[in-house]
Amino acid sequence: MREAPRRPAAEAFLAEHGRLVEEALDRHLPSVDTPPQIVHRAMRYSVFAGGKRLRPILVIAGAGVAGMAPRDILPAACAAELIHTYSLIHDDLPAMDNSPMRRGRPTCHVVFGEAMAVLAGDALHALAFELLVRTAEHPGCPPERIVRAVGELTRGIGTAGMVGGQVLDMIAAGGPPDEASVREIHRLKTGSLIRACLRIGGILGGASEADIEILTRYGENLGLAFQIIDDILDVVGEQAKLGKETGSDVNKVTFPAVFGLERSRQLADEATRQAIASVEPLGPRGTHLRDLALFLLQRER
Ligand code: GRG
Repeated sequence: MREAPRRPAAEAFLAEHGRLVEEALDRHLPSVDTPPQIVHRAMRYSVFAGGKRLRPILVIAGAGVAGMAPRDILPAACAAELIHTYSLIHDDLPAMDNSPMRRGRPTCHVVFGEAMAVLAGDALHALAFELLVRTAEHPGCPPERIVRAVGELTRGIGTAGMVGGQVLDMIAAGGPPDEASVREIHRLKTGSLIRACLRIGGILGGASEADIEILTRYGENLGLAFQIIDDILDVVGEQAKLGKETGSDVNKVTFPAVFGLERSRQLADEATRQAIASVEPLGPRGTHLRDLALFLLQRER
């Protein structure tokens, strides 16, 4: 893509809002001294392992389109990160990907054992919904929006979304990679949570239906580009930067397996272009979304 990637602007947006998310996560997660301590230690261990915080930042950016201040949407933003971390903990388990490293440190089950990792994931999942509902404490957010946002999250992460994608991914592993499968797996496994984050931000912020539709199209394209880049980094990325083993997708249905590396890069580029085009009607309100899409295309971790 020839467009200049306005990297500093996107980096500043990520850093500033990432800090807010970090502080809010610390406030909302039970302390390691709260009984039963072991599960709270496991939850905090995985949450504070240094993720990019993309999903909470997308919730914030979605709400920003509707003019809602980042601080007012933080519980919902944290909910998105907790769901994401739960999915990583469970995905890394021996019964799934059996991954030893994540976010630059040994995975949750390696440190705390399998049973505790399952429970830490379950507890993060439960806490996410508690936090999402707490957005109702903000006086400008009527209960109907909360109910709708809860529906968005449940659909985004259930069998019609993230879990469904994970199931298809597991079934397809080891088989012949084909275009229809890889698109469907990525749409569900990664795309549906990213799409839900943007919609939840828009819904809680009180965006118009037209703007929620724009956020949806953006989220679908961004999610696709993000997962293609993730697939590419698994082949060509640096383990130290990624904080996890590379080459772990070798038996998986991925974009490089179906299209090769060069075509995969073009497809990530195209999806990014479409994400950017979809937010054009927002004018200046879409600037952060545009910058983020360009930045994520260039990412190395
Ligand atoms: C419900 C068990 C279960 C799994 C759902 C999301 C998922 C499927 C599994 C997680 C593993 C994985 C590689 C998913 C693809 C999505 C993805 C690119 C995850 C990594 O997200 P980043 O790069 O991670 O945002 P950080 O660590 O920066 O937050």
